[in-house]
Amino acid sequence: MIWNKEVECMSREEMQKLQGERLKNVVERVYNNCEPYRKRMQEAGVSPADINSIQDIVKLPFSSKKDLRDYYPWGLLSAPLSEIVRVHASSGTTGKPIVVGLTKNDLASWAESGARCFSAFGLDKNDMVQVSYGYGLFTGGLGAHGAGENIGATVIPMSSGNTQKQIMMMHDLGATALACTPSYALYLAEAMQASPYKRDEFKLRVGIFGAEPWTESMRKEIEQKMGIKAYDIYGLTEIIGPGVGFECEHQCGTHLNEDFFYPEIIDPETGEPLPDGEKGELVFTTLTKEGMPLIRFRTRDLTCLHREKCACGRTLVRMDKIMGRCDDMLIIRGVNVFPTQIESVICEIPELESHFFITVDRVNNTDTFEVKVEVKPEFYVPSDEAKMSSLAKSVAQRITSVVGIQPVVVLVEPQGIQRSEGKAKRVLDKRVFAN
Ligand code: DLL
Repeated sequence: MIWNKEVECMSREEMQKLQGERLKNVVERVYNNCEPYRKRMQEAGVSPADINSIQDIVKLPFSSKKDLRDYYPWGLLSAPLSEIVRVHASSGTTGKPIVVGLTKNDLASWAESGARCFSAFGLDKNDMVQVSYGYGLFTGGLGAHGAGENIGATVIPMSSGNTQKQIMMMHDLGATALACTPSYALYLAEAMQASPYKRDEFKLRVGIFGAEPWTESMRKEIEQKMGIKAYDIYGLTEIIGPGVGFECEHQCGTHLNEDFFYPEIIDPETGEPLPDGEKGELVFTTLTKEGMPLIRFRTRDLTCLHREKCACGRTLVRMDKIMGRCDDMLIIRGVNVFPTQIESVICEIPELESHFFITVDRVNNTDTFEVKVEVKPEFYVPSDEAKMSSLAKSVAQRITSVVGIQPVVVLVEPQGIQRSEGKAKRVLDKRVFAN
C-alpha cells in the first residue's frame, strides 16, 4: 500500500522542483537563525541567494557529528527552545551524547515518514504493532510508535527487554507486527519457539527491523523461525530516527523519503559527489526540519543510490543495504558505541592504564561485548580476587553509564595488552555482516 501517492510516485522533475524550493527555505532558515551555519557559509563564500535549485546543494559546506558535539546541547537549533517539544539523543564519540530538538511540525513530518514505511510493509488500522525498540532518548521506540499511531494501528509500547513478557503480550493481545532490532528479533524467535505457545496461536505476520546492519541470510533466518515477512527500516537520530527509508514489497533497496531528507553519495576521502550506483558515504540534508535542520550531514554510512522507478510504482530514490561505516562506530545490541567513549571512561579511572581492547561477537544470536583493560602495576594484585573483581565491576558500571550497554570487563596484568607500532588496533568485531 502506498500512503502518499502524490509524493511517493512523483515525477523526477516535480520532485527536484520541490526539493529545490525546500532547500532554499531551509538554507534561509539556518542562515538567519543559527550562528554556526551562518559563519560556515560565509567562510565558504556562499549565501542563501546562491541556492536556487537542488543542484546548488553542492555549494554548501558539510556538517558532521562533530558539529553536534561542538555545539552541544543547543548551539545548532534553528528554532527557539520554546518551539522544541521533544528531545532525542544518541552516542557521541566521547562522554557526552549528541542531542537533537524537534518542533511540533518536525514530529508531524516524522509521523508522515513513518506512516509511509508502515504502509509499505502492508500495515493499516487493522494491525496491532508491538514496539519493542527501546523507548526514551533512543528514537526507535517513540519513532515506531508515532508511525503506528499515524496509520491508525493499535500500538503496544513494550520497549525492549523482558523477553517472556514480550512473548506473552504478543500472544495474548494478538500483535500482527513486531518492531525491534533484527538481532533482538532472532532472540525473540527462539524464545517463541521455546515458549508454551504454538506458532498458530500468534497472529504475527510482519517484522519492522532496523537500527543496525543485518544480512539477507539473517532476514531468511528470522522469517523462517518467526513465520513472518521481515522488512528493513532505516534512520538516524540526527536526521529523524526510524523512517528516513524503508523497503517496499519488492525489497530491492530502501526507498528514501527524499522530499524530507535529500540524499547524496560522496567520496569519504575527498568529499566529491559520486554518481548513482557508486558506493560512498551517505549524506543527508533535512529539507523541512525546523528544530535542528542539518545541511549535508555526513552519516558515515556506506551505500549507493539508484533512481530508476521501482516495480511498486514509487519513484522515491532507493539505496542499497548499508554496507558498513567509514568511521569506527560499532552497533552492539542496537546501541551505537564509539571506542573513544570507552577510552574516555578508562582514562578517568586512576587504577587503569589507557590500554584497552574491545571484542564484539555474536553468540546465540546475541551480541557479546568484552572490554579488556590493563591495570597499573601498583594496583594489580591478582591474589586479591575480591579487590580485582570489585574493580572490574566498577569499570563495567562506569562504561555502562556512558555507552548504555553493559560490557564484560576483563582486567589484565601490566603490559598484558599488545602494543602497536602504528595505529593502535583496539577493536575486534567477529560478527560478519556480508551476505
Ligand atoms: O538507529 C534509528 C532507528 C531506530 C532506525 C529504529 C531504524 C529502526 P541511531 O541510534 O542514531 O538511530 O543510529 C543510526 O544506525 O547511521 C546506521 O549506521 C545504523 N542503522 C540504522 N538503521 C539501519 C538499517 C537509529 N536499517 C545508525 N540498516 C545509522 C543498517 C542501520 N544500519
